[in-house]
Amino acid sequence: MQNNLYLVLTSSYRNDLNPVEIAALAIEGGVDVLQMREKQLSREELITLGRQYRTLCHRTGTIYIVNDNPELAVEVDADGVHMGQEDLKAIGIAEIRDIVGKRMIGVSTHSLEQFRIANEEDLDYIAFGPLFETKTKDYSIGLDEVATVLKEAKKPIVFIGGINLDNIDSVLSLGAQNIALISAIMQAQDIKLQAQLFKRKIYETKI
Ligand code: TZP
Ligand code: MG
Repeated sequence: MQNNLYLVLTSSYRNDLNPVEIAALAIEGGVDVLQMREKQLSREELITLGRQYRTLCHRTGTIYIVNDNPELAVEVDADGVHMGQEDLKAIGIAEIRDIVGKRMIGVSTHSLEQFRIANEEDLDYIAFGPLFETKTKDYSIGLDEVATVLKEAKKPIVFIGGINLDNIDSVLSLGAQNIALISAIMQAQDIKLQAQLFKRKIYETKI
């Protein structure tokens, strides 16, 4: 995972478009990784939506990740699963690996301490944040640790949390390559154009 724009797609952020349309526009604009992050759908709905994303991502060569649920990731044939710190209280990485096999495993981390633990685990990428204020968390950790995380990282790092077109330069200039977004893309008037603008930023700052 390098210079990737990662969209965490939560359908409740947007009512005027269906989530698969949103995903398609974002991918057209340059999104490289799509995560299905739905906290309110039934298992059946997750499978239906999850399979639609699978088809779209296959067709477009997009990496497809499912949040929270390793079994679901296998069932919808995702490329990987993303687990939060809370999820990891119920299941260990080795058990997740047994379920998903060669599919990717990514984990959210919210502090240098959590990052250092994750850095030693059998993971394919690590998300670090929320860097800035965001609707989904009641705290943010700022940029102080970004350089240390990048220096120590043994696997790709994805930065997340409150990143937008006004503050992304401050993250990229510290050496960040992969950026994950929810609202900045989900709530854009023109989703494709917005994804293009982020992608351009990531490439302009490529090191
Ligand atoms: N994990 C850390 S911050 C975050 C998640 C899922 C939400 C990011 O959303 P936004 O709208 O880009 O701040
Ligand atoms: Mg979770």
